[in-house]
Amino acid sequence: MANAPDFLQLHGIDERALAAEAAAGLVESPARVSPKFLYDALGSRLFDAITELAEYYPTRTEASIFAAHGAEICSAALGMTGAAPALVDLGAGNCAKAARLFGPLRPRRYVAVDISVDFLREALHALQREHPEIEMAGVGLDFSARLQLPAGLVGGPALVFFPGSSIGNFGPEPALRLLREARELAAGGALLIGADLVKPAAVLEAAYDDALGVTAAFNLNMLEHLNRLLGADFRVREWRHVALYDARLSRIEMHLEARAATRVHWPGGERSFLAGERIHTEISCKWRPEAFEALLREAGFADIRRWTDPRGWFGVFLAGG
Ligand code: AVJ
Repeated sequence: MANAPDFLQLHGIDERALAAEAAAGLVESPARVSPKFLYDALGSRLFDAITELAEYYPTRTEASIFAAHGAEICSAALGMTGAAPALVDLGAGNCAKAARLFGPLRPRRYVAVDISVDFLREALHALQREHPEIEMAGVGLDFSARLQLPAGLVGGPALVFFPGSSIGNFGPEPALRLLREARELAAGGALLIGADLVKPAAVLEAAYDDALGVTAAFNLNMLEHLNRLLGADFRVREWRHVALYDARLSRIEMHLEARAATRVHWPGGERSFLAGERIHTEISCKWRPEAFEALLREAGFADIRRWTDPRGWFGVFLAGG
């Protein structure tokens, strides 16, 4: 019985490739850097703080759906995967959401996948000590590029768990690609996924621009991460956090906006910004439940179930077949 998890770091998370990707986005017009760069070790901690904010409803709403319907959700999931499935956690972070499913699901194996490797390693070691009976593996992987795990790591039908509306970071085409890859990974099992739903703009904008400024810190911390990753010289004080809801595209957009004209340099590149010019850092898509189900169907899932909260603010979808 393992008492320390296996830990794999896949080449998908190669720091040099990531640095090159970030630099390429910085010199585009408008500049844009993928939201995955929000998650260095501090970024993962700031995200955990966001989930406790009064304004940030997704985490607590999703948890309330599991509190109300968890037993039903888990037995439906086991009906699709068979007993003792492998549980594959995409964007596992602190692993807390998956750990709450260990009781009802009794997974044989837990595979936690995240881009923020050091944060994941710590969380997974603690979890393995609490649950020595479950085989655990951690995978450092940038699944926004491609979701593919080493053959044999999952083995058999799996429950792929993708909670928290992390899928919201993906536009329609990349989301479809990722869902198709998740279906492949489930290998005849199922996908259990959380998706944030359309709601009044004021609720959405407050959730992404909270009064304490934690989301602003989370967004601005990306510049510190880029300084380390690229050897860049961003001065955080010269930037401010912007979050807006685009109702037409039904998505939140986050940007970093230059307070005054500035210039940033890194080995091999530089970029100047005018006052008010922005770096686009994140999209967070919101769906109507029917539209999200249509997306799952388009990705190849035939058997879909849905649970929501009484306000209809968040959806938990189980997809198999
Ligand atoms: C982790 C992508 C689900 O979009 O709500 C939280 C990230 N960004 N506040 C989200 C986030 C700003 C979060 N996801």
